[in-house]
Amino acid sequence: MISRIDLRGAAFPEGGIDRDLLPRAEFDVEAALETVRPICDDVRHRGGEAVIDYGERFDGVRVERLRVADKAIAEALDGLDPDVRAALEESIRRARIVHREQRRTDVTTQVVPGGTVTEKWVPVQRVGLYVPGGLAVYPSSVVMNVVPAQEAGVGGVAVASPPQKDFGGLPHPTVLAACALLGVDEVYATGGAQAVAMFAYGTDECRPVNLVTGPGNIYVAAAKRLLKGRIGIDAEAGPTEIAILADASADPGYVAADLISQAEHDPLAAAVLVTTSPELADAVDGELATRVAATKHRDRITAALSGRQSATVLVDTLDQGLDVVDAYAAEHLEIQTRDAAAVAARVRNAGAIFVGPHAPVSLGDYCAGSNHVLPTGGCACHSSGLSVQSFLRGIHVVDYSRDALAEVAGHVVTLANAEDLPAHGEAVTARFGGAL
Ligand code: HSO
Ligand code: ZN
Repeated sequence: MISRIDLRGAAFPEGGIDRDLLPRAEFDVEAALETVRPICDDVRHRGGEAVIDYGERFDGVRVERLRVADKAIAEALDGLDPDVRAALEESIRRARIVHREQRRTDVTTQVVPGGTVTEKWVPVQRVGLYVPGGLAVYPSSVVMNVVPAQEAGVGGVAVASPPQKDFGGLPHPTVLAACALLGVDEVYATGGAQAVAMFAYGTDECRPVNLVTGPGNIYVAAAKRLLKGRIGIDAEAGPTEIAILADASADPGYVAADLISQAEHDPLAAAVLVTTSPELADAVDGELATRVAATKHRDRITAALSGRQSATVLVDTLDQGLDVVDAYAAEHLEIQTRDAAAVAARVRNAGAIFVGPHAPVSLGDYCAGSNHVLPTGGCACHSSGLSVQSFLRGIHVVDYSRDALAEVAGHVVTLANAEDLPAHGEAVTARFGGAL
């Protein structure tokens, strides 16, 4: 079901292996830009009416207003299954513990006597958090977006999630209930590119936001790319990925179950096993065959595992395995080897790392306390997952006395002249009677 790439005996160059050797899903955001551009323009010009029209076209349901009424949010919470409520509350509690610790304190550095630079961390004023619909329902993504925004101190938190035909055009009731548990009352029944455009341009119902975060389909990613600049965005989310670095000590049943767990998201999801043990690879193949046949979403899981984005990669040594996972830069990376913590400490590129046999990715999806909005598509080599930091800006506050300015004035003038920008220097000398 899952193809093999045999890198045993292959050359592993000093600077790392070529990531094109490794499987990856096609996710051509560039191509989707042409589709979303007219949608975004239309929302810009026609506002909420356009957003509602696209909801009718793409989600199959026409809503009267985009903003979900407080009453509907309260009713969703009333109707929430008590076990789901308890689990969501625990998920929120753990996420809060972790994200609260991420808050930064302002740092003031005295550069010279009378001259200080303070890095002041200021939350973004207003954010739009996107919660996907699609093949599954994602109340957990409400938690993962809202908690860091709230812990950062963001004042205005708005959530958008696609209207559901089966629920009278409201977002899924579990999504609404999660909003209620988190104290979010500004929720919009819209999805896709039109939701991002609504956040970016604003409509009569929704004031524009400064930053949009959260995973979504290719049209959401394309709209984020198109509107970036007008709004800030987190890393663009593509199909989910799991990579597992395993040696002969790994339990093939755990490895197979974890690969399947993320393949469950999407036929385009990627599951990659990197191992030094051909015996483990064979045993995992056997486990996959039985487990996939027995699970509910076997069709899309089979599509994901047999797609060209998924593979088992055989290597000779763990060092080579580390080279492979670093080149791949997976959204989620599990380390199922002897001395897993030491191996994990050597990983350089991953959205999140799950250490040892008792930290499956699905723990992190819901209840580890970590965030599950993570960089995909290799972006983990330059970007991080969502955190409190995503919602803060570090503003430098520069405070110099006359004497402190006088001390360095000559250098400023020299550098200004060296750049042929004499007026820069004159702004300094103006404070000292036009000359130094
Ligand atoms: N694994 C997904 C998140 C998720 N899983 C939500 C289940 N629900 C991307 O990190
Ligand atoms: Zn997941």
